[in-house]
Amino acid sequence: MRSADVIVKALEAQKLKRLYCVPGESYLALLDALHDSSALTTVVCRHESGAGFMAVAEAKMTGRPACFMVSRGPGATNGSIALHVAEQDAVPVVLLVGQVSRDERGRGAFQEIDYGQFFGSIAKAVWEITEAEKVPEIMVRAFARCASGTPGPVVVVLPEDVLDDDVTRPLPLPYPIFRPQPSAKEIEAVAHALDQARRPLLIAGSGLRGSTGAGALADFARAQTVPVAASWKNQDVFDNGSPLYAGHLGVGTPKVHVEALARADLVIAAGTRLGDIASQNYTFPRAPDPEQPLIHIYPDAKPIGAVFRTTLGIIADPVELLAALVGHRARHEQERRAFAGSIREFVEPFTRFTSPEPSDGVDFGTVVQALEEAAPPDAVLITDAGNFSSWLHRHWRLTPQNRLLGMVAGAMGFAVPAAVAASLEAPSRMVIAIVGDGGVLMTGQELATAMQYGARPKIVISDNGSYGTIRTHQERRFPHRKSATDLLNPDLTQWARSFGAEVFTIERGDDVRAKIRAALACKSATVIHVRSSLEAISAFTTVSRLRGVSSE
Ligand SMILES: Cc1ncc(C[n+]2csc(CCOP(=O)(O)OP(=O)(O)O)c2C)c(N)n1
Repeated sequence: MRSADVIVKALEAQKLKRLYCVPGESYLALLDALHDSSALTTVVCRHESGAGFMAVAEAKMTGRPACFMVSRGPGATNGSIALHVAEQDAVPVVLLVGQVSRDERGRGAFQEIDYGQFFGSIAKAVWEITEAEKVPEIMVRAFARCASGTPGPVVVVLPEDVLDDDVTRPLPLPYPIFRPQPSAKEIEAVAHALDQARRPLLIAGSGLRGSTGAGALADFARAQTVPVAASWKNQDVFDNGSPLYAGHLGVGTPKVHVEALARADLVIAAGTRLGDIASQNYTFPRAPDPEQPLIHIYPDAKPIGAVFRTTLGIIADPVELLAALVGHRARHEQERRAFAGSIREFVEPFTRFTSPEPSDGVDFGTVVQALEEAAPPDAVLITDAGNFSSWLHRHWRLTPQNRLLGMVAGAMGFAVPAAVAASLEAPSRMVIAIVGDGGVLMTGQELATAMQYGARPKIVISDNGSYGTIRTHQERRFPHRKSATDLLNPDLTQWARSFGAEVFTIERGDDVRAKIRAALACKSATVIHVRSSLEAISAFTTVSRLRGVSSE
């Protein structure tokens, strides 16, 4: 069989439903092989970053590997942003990338790149297939490698001529993914530490997402009366309305809130790598020496004890460990409840924030509030990188019924392609993406992909005429000296309409609730263009306040 056909068989064997791509002449044989696949839909995108973000979003939705495919050189460099996100967010993604023919390799041929060097610091593995007989094994290993340990990106490089060569070796069955299980001794050690703890706190990461993980977490927290803080962008891992919800360790988490968490006498970090944002720039837990005993449970040894002196490191699936402790007899219930209550003091008012009416546009907070009121409880919520997401993190009471697709990596341009993929993956669910005028003009053209494949996301654009996040930093550090942050935008209502989407515009003075209700009731892809205030620059502050001038 031709290598290209074996690759398609390998993708089908992984039970992939979709393959996102921008075509290139470097992998024509593979495109040809896809012509005959009825199991796989090839989703052709408008930019390789869009294709890559779609794969990342699909993998975040399903918890299983997703795949995208790009042409050599420019295609690969365009798509690299998604690999970086996959690495920072621990998302299992396989990139298939074209390469010059083997006889041209190393000569600086047209669009040639040494992918081992180019992707070396972000991919878990970069494998260039130099003989067709290796295709079956490498394809199967790529999917196993991206999903094992800390999930991440794997790159498979396909020289053009290899794709036409025949393969005689059979395709191995997909490899099972082994999750290390906690030993009885480790479970006992955690139980013992818990027995001593009057103020335990659990920091929950992406390793606990999905119904099984979130279910085990909720059962554990309830049974042991342990408050749970969600790590950055994993706010949907635990019911935000629960008295045991201890808030979101994100950007802008107030200091007093973090101080309340730091009164814990035991920290259990489960399913998180405890990165800089989750650990509030390594202040909680404090690096290198945490102020309280730290138990770190993660299925990969690498992050455990790498930054923090860790009391007990457990290389295991956190879901299994928490499930094993549900039946353990809880102690110090009163004190633990009081501790949870003392944190709640900071979580509750935090979600009830209201801002003064700005005069230069719509307060985006009112839009987010109206979205929350009108959205179904299982809505998929997607955030791009930017200030507009602060209102969602601050106001929205997420539950594990939702799905929050954001990125630790903070790459602008994620939201629109992610919304397309999420809507294709879960067509019966409402998918709401919020994005700024900056991010939407980076990859918003994937609305065309939404229309082409019948995806029906709701895209909410906060159009404040600025790269607002950077303006916030600027006003804080160099007040009154804005530089390279103003944006003169096209009419985004007309722009969105040109794709064939339903479009709603929300301007100052409009009935925000009514417009949002109408927009969410639409059956097709919908864009909500909000002419938002720049003065109300984020859920936490205003431009005037940043400049030291009261805006009230
Ligand atoms: C690809 C990429 N480029 C640049 C940045 C730096 N950056 C972070 S937020 C931001 C501005 C976002 O502006 P916008 O989308 O309009 O949202 P706003 O902050 O105004 O709400 C920029 C430029 C980034 N995170 N990602």
